[in-house]
Amino acid sequence: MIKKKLFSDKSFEANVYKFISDINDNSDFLFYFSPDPDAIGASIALSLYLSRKSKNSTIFLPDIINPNLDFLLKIAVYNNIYIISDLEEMLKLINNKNITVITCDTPSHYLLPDYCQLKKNFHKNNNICFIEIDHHFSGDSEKIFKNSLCLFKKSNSTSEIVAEVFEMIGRYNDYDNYIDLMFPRNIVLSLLVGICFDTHFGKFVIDANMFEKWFELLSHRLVNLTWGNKKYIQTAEEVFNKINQISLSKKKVINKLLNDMVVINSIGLLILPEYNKYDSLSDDGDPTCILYKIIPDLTNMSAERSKKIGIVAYYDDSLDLFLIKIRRSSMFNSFDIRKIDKLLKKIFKKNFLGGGGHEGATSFKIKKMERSQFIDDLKTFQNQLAVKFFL
Ligand SMILES: [Mn+2]
Repeated sequence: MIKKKLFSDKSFEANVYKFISDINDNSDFLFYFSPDPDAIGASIALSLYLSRKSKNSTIFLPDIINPNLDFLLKIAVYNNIYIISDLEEMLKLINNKNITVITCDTPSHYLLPDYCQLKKNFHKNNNICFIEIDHHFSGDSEKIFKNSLCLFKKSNSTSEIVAEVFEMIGRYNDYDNYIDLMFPRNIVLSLLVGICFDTHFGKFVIDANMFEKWFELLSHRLVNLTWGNKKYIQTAEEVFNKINQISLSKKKVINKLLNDMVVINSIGLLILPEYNKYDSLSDDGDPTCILYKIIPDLTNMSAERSKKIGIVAYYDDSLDLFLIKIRRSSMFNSFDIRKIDKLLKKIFKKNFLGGGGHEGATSFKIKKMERSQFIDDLKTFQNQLAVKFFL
């Protein structure tokens, strides 16, 4: 593993100039990344720019992605950007062309879809030019491809880095009105998706200057460029709401599950029946209702509905153990829920396999045990919590 390193401003700038010449020298680009809204926003922004330069861009998305991002994919398709999901097609691209592979917002090769099947072909084709753009530096964050050109920078999102790159390209080409040229509406929209998502609309910001600079500029531009056109997304807030929308069927599934939650003194406990982790819980098979995809929303809503703390427990049939997710509600945000780890450990004793999290959200593993015993222990946990902390 090649540990990811932060560049000085000067070497980042030098790499952007190399990036500009790589773009000019090549005509086919393949976006390969771990899909999340920031990765998709940054990749679509770049591919829209490449399209305007009459370059070919393909985006590899093998799995179904959050349907809230459909509007962004539609913009891509409308601008002649190919979206492929088929592994064979991907292999063809890697083998046959002088392709440039761009990986955005992906800290480790473990997160790249189908990497094991593709690895060999990446190595075989010596002509591939790799470009990595990312803002993750902690833990096992790595430079994924050995000879890649890296645009790593401290920022709140990869979309902010792409915005910086666009600004430099604009200035480099000495455009008088480079903001207008480099930031048309669709690019503004794509970048705002990444920035709003990764910062939770400005709630989690590690570099305030970067956030203020780009959020201000792009959100004002979005308003100005859309003004008067009511049927389109007009503000950054609408972008954020759009990407966080819960689909109707997901809402229905979550509410139905939450009906079985038992609340004692504002502490809610929901033990899910045994489901397959990858099965959709919706009658129509809606893929956004697959159990492991709804768990984050389900736990958040369990906390809100209970008023203080929500506990959601279920059996994970692929890990072969029980998982317990604990969240605090937004009204109860002065309490650090990590304080209750000890109680869980005390009750589950040797079956407690550890876990952790942050002050508002934790997650724990419990060894496979008799289901009835697991339920009894969890109820004890809930009762003791209700008495100890909140009477
Ligand atoms: Mn990101």
